[in-house]
Amino acid sequence: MPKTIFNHISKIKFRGSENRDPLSFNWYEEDKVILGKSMKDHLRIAICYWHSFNWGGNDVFGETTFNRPWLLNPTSHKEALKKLDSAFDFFNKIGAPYFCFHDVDMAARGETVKELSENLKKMIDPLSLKMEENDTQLLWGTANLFSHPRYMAGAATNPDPEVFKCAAFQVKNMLEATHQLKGKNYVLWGGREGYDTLLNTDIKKELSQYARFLSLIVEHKEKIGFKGQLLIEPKPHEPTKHQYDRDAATVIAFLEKYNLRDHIKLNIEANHATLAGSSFEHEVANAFAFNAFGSIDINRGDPQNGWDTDQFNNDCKEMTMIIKNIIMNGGFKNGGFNFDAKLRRQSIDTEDLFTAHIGGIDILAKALINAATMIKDDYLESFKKSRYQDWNKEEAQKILAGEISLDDMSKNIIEPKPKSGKQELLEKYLSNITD
Ligand code: XUL
Ligand code: CO
Repeated sequence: MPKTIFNHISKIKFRGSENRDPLSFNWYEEDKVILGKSMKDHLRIAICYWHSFNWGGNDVFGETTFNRPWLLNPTSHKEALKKLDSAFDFFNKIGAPYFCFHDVDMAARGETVKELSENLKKMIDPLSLKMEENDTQLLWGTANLFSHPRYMAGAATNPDPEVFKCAAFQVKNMLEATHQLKGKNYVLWGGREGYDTLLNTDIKKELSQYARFLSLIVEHKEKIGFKGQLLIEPKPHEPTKHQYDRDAATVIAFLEKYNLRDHIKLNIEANHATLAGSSFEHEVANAFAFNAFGSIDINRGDPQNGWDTDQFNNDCKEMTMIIKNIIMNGGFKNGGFNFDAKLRRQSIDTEDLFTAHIGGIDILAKALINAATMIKDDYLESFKKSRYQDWNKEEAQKILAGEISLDDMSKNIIEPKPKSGKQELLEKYLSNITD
């Protein structure tokens, strides 16, 4: 057993809802079967490498606060291996079947893209070995195209084609690494694909550069035979004032215009949805409505802060509706729940990383149990069915099939009788299940 920062912590076990030991699950029982599938297979939990292992608690005003010794020497391959030991010790103890990482989280820092690519290559064998030993799989890989100064004016959408080429090189390397590691998905988050001011920006040019970039990735994916799903992660702003991938609907329309719809789906992040002025539930439902749902980055924002606080999820009611929707649409295929959530800067005890994830995972487990109850009840679904039932009538079906013109329709107008939407009754039902 290698030396890690978590050696003193034991494997987290399920101990039931009455147990008060914070280092145990109250609800998440990985082998418990719900609607014919284990909790583990329903939720497909992943831990993110960046917030938990590659960030020391620094913010725009202050320095690092956490005990992450490897961060003191970010250019050292040896330290990257120590980070790997601690990360896998954590994955194993928390019982997460998946993880996600950026190239720059895993590899020692390189000043040039070529140096980064060499450093990443050196990590693949030790990483594969860890994955095998711990039976941990890669939910998705991604390239960081937003931290290095070369990307300050965007990656694919940069006015300088040399920056576009660097970004393409980084994605090629990371896509190939994800393929080699049998990743289930590859994620593209357009961190700086947007603008800070329209005084210096040509939107039309930048969007067509972005579309070309994505098409190159699709072509390369097919060339190397990567069978995983490509995903775009919408976010409206931060770090840029306006990000082109602002929300699910915007990305879907963009993909449609550039004939990329069959190749790319969405990774919906809870806090990004609320930053875009929508609910998390809306973004997930919209992705499903357009057959574009892929995976989830789970976290939450703070209602009083207008930025991406990436806090651990704590709303069981909201999660019940999300999980119900996922199950009713056939469950995750390649996707899962990736904990793109970070500790508060004052949470400096090593245990805090455990309790944060345990709390978030328990909320998902409890929400899964609630969702199953609601699906069995069929209360909401049968209400919805009866609400739309008049669309099954012959004339309504003909309208939908395009067989009735406006003129014909106008000949047979009956003043409709309003019906209650019953929102309070339905909310009462939801509270009875979840509160
Ligand atoms: C940023 C964000 C990223 C992506 C991966 O807001 O969510 O961590 O998930 O680049
Ligand atoms: Co994310």
